[in-house]
Amino acid sequence: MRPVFLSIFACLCYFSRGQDSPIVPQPVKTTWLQGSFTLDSKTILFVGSGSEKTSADFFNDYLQRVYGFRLTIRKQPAARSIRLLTRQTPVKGQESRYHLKVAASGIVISGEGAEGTFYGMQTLIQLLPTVPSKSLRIPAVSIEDYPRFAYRGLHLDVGRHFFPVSFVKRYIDYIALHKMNYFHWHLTDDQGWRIAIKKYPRLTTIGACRDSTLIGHYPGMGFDSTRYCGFYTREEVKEVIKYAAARYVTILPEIELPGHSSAALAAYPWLGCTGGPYQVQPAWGVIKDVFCAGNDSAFAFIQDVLDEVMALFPSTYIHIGGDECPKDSWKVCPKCQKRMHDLGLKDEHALQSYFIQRIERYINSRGKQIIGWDELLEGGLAPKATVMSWRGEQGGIDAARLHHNVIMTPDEYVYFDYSQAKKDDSLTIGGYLPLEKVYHYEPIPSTLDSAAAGYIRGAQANVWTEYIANTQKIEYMIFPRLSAISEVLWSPKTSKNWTDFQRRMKTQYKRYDLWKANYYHGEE
Ligand code: TNX
Repeated sequence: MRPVFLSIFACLCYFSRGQDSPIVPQPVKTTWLQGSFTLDSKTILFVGSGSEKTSADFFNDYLQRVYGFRLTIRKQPAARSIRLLTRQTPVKGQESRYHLKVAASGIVISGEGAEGTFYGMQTLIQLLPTVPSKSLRIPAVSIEDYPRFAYRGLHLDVGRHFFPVSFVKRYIDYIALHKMNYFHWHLTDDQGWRIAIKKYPRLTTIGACRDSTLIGHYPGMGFDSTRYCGFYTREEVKEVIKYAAARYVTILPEIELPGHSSAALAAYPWLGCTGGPYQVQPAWGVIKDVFCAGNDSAFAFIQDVLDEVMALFPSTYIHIGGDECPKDSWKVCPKCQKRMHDLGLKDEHALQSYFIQRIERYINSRGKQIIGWDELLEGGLAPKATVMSWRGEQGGIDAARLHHNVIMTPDEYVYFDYSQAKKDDSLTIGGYLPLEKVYHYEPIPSTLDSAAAGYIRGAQANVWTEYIANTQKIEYMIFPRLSAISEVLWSPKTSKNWTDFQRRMKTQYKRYDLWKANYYHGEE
């Protein structure tokens, strides 16, 4: 026992130098200094550029919400202030780097880029006491920090259950508070189409409502016979995009194709191979009705939808799904079979590749790039696609070896719809994914050589909502696991330390309380 105890102890000393760090994710380098700064309503927030105002506003809103006061923002330096400094021409790829210095005389946050200043602000937030008061003592410290991975994502499925804009914003705050930078918004699925498209109003008048929902775990105990609807207007989408941008969070919109498309087919039955009728699905699972690959009008429809999506979302990347597309309808569809014959495609997997590659060409022609689930590898990978590896890590490994960018989302490590407790107190999709397992996830598979490893852009936790019908439960499922994945994605691999993480989490739980977030407490 003793050597283990000693080495853990030595490690803690290295990180804390007399102070216990309360920061999650663990910064690259923390040096505790003598003394402290006292923050109160007279402290001035000194802001030079426009982007610094963004970080200052976030800090003020946080102070207001948690501590009940805000600071005066000034453009001139002042004594006893918090100074935000951002380099005007950041070194490319280093924009998220920052230096935070807290001394009795003042606080300085210097960001390499605007996001660096914002992340420095997040660290400062974590140095605030977790007991609210009007006079906040912040320990003197010098922190140098930058992220390990460029892509640090969290996903939300709003297809199976719909969540209002107010919660989506809160969710984006949670992403930002963890120094993460991508929100993957899964906007369409068999059980509902959730984004208004001007050219195709039936997508929301018909596709955003289902007549009934499965009761209990799939295959269920019947249906609730209750109509369930919800979608985001274009104005709401714009509002969410703006909100995310002010937190340096990029929204990755997903429009599912060719599978998981029942809601679109119910709205416009000519999109399917048989012409319907189709229904917005009341049950979960993999549905056989999919966009028809032999039907040029289905491609025209998808391109129109993507035009509107690409005009709305600033993201370079558009997620086009690609997962779980049964080939049953294509096998018996004369138009699909003719297309396969004309193009010399050997099977329906090749037809799916044709489908994805045609859409990829279109998206590329508009200056954007596709991301899709790892089924993209079946039947030939679209030339420039980024692969999200969800069925374990193999898809990501294969794609990286083919020199494609990869985002790791392996179900056994990062599916936050899986239970955190062995005996959960509510229905979940199944699986068991405790905090410690998320913490120990390593996004770069050891089998990859360093050239291939460079294609792993990061990872993302996914929140599928078949069995998550309200926002309280979303919070219960993401906390505390979100804090673990944030450290996986941000902190140097060499600083990983489960014992120290558990210690720091005690403070993090207090922050969840300050945020009035619901969370899983651990098994009694
Ligand atoms: C598989 S992950 C799916 C989703 C389900 C999820 C449930 C993926 C690309 N497809 O449609 O919601 O499993 O865990």
